[in-house]
Amino acid sequence: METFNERLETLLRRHEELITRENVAIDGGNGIFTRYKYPVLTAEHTPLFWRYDLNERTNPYLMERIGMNATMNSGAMKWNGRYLLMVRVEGADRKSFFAVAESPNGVDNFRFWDYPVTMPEDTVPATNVYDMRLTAHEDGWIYGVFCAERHDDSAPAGDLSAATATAGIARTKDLKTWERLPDLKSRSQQRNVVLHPEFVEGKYAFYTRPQDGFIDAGSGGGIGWALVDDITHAEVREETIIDRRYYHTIKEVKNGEGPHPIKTPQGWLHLAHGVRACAAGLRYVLYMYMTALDDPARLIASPGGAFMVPQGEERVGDVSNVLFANGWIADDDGRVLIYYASSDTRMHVATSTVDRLVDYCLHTPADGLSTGASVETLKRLIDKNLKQQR
Ligand code: BGC
Ligand code: BMA
Repeated sequence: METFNERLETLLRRHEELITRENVAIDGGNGIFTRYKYPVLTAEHTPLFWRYDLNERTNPYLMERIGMNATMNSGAMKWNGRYLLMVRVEGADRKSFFAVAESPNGVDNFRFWDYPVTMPEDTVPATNVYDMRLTAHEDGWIYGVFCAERHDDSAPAGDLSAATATAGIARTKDLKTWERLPDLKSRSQQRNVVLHPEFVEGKYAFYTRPQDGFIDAGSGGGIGWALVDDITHAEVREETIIDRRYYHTIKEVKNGEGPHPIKTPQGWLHLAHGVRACAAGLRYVLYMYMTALDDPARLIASPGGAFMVPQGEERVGDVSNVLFANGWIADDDGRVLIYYASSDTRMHVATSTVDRLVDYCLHTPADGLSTGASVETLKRLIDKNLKQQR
């Protein structure tokens, strides 16, 4: 029989091996981005001292006391030369919370800070919070905008899944102590709300995603845009849709902004998710678009189809068939680290460059919205290539 100390040593060693495992780029991709062999974070990456009572007297069998279920949908930023993820950790009890994990290189060796984030509540406490977008705003604060979910008490008695989604807003200077601001006021429910990093017309600017119900985007036509005078009492008064949903596309049912866009000389580079419904349930994929440098709300490029889709083991997890991204880092050398979660279970990284992503956006044909149009687009490329060869 293994003693307490033997088991503890094994646990510690395996955990350290997992966390320090070198990640490996997978060659042979499509030229647009590079996937990596290992997820950057899984539930097993959470510290042992979160999950186990390490005292032999109170935990003689050295059993897990607090289960962790998933590490997913993480915000990201480079901070003091380190690559940080603001991870949505989900416990075995289905509550999500935020925790920072830090890496020296952005692709492996992610290690959680000792404590999760203590997020102050708004006036009405939330049951669950998730999917934080980090924005180092030009006003000097780091903002976290996330979904705050509460039970919908107006639902018929017994309907325990009716809920409301609102955008929670908090800010910090050190990613440890957070000041909670009032939730974003809006006529509709909101998820996937993101703060733009710069003032626009002297105001704070939000990407929004109006929705009719908790799940249904309904008449909410896509990714919206709203200017806000006072971040300490943020309210969506006017909302314009900047990236619409269309029938028979990868974003037919829903779409939502990912992390805040990256500023490039050619325009703002956006990463988003699109959702369609099928017999297997909702399928979430990632897509990109660009907006004008002088007007982040004006669409200038809309490459057709998906940028990334769940592949191989990414397809399977707690909520299968899902890729979701709310964090990326534009590094000083032009590299872009894209942090994406697969199937609401684990975090991955893919790498690209600003130049490649801009080229992708500007030169991938737009979706013509019908088979006929797609075939004509395809024929144009075939003609061009075949003529060139002659
Ligand atoms: C889950 C989210 C999900 C949302 C809508 C929430 O309860 O925590 O992950 O996006 O429901 O399905
Ligand atoms: C949502 C998102 C994510 C999640 C996805 C799939 O609506 O906001 O939290 O990854 O559903 O469950």
